Amino acid sequence: MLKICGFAASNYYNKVKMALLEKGIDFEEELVWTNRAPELMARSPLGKIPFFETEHGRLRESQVMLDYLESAYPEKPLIPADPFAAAQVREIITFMELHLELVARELYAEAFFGGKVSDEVKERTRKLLARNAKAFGTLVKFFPYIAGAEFTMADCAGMVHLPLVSMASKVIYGEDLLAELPTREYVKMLSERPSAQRVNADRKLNQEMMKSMVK
Ligand SMILES: N[C@@H](CCC(=O)N[C@@H](CS)C(=O)NCC(=O)O)C(=O)O
Repeated sequence: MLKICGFAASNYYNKVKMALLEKGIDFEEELVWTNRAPELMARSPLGKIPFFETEHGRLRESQVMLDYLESAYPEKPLIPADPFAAAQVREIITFMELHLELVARELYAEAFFGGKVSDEVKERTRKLLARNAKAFGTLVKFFPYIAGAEFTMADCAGMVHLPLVSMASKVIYGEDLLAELPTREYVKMLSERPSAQRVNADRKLNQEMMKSMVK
């Protein structure tokens, strides 16, 4: 059976898990921490999660994993059949991950893990996030879903990445740099889906486990 490996506090893990649940695919989960152990590096050469164990071998990178799900399990598609509409969905995901999530990730050490981020990094990140959030706003619809009328794989990404970007910017700058977008209402709407309820419940349990491990 298809196995997703990683931990449920991870936004990238949850993006893929949400797609599995939405598509109704049978899957197993294997709890794998990003501990740089040789066993992990042998399975994921950058030591990152999530990754899949499939009957054909392993796959790393969440977007590759979602695209694999679409071709291997075409029932309940999470991407429009029209090529241009499909590209627009992927454009939103790429923008969100490269230009918002990866940029905000610079702040996570201080925002979530008790570390410290230099003032220089904070200042640079703030400028980039403000610029990129504006650009992102021109691509998204929130009508009611991020790419328009249908739920797509871009919502699996939006549901997990956007709250993190907002939270990190609120903690570091005292201001939500995504405040001009209706992300709160959007995430609230998505969180009513059974897939999101399972993802969020498992995330909370995993976060508790992480806390008890560092105590
Ligand atoms: N581009 C990767 C990003 C995955 C990623 O950054 N995962 C984090 C957990 S949320 C991780 O493994 N971090 C550990 C590390 O980078 O060493 C994907 O889409 O799968």
